[in-house]
Amino acid sequence: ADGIAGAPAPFNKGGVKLALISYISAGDFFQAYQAGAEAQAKALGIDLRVFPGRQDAAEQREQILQAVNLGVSGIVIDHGLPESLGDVVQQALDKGVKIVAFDVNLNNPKIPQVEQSDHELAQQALDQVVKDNGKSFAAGYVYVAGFAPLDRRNEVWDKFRAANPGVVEKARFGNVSDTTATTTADQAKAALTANPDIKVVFAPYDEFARGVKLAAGDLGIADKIKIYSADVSTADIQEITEPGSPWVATVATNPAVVGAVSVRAAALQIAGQEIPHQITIKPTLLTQDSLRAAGVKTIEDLAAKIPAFSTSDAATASWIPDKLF
Ligand code: SR1
Repeated sequence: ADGIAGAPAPFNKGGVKLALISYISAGDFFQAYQAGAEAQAKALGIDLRVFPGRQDAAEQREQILQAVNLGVSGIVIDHGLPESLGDVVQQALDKGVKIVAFDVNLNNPKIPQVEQSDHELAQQALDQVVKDNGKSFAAGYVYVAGFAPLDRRNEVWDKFRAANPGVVEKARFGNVSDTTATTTADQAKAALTANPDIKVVFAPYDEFARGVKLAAGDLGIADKIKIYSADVSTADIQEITEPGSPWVATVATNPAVVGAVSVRAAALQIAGQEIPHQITIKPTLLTQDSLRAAGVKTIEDLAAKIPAFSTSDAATASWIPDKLF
């Protein structure tokens, strides 16, 4: 394996093994996150072992033990249920394996936490909601408890509702599975049919937003509701900007950049270098109007126009190549 000239050990020799262990692999966000992690690993000469996530807590535990047995120097844990991970993660740490957590709160001072500034993300989306709809409307809300980013976004939604009594949450639904969008669509159809006065749906995960949009299209009410989400992908941009789309705004990072930052955080730890405990990648508001006006059609278009979509200054060092996209 090739090392990087001038890099600290063990990266000067190459062949460092790292595992990416995800809880969810399906969907644009997680595929792009993985692609970013792979690109950064390649640039660092890292041998990255990717363990696919199938929303299975027992399997994710097993994968962590397998990775330790493979002799990895580090593990990036991407989502998961903290209650089922604590003991196996501690076993890995005890063997000297460096751990980075993305969007799963492992509550351990030795484990840096990567996140997309979820409070800010939700706040930006809700500021846009108010700009477009005022402070009095019937709302639908898509939420599943137990996922760190969704829980953080939910804290902002709770505060928003408390501060705006004219906002009435008429229906709450959601699921996270290997069919998140289509199952959410079925739930949304029932909720929107039962509550025809809903004007705004806060759906802070792109798979949720996709499901609500599908339901609105099937019910013929795409012109009656507005959907606000998190996340972006090329497919999302197409759905947001198509004529008559009810999906009017999203607040997002480039998930590939987040994947790259996660791998860099692991590499810095393996090299014995200091990194902050909390690593945050800030999201950007993308409205339907702004995407259409700028002629943005793909994530690559976004990366060309908005520097935060091509790189991040989080977890960098002079020896780490970070121009990947
Ligand atoms: C089920 S959690 C889904 C979220 O994880 C990441 O933070 C993405 O932003 C996505 O919205």
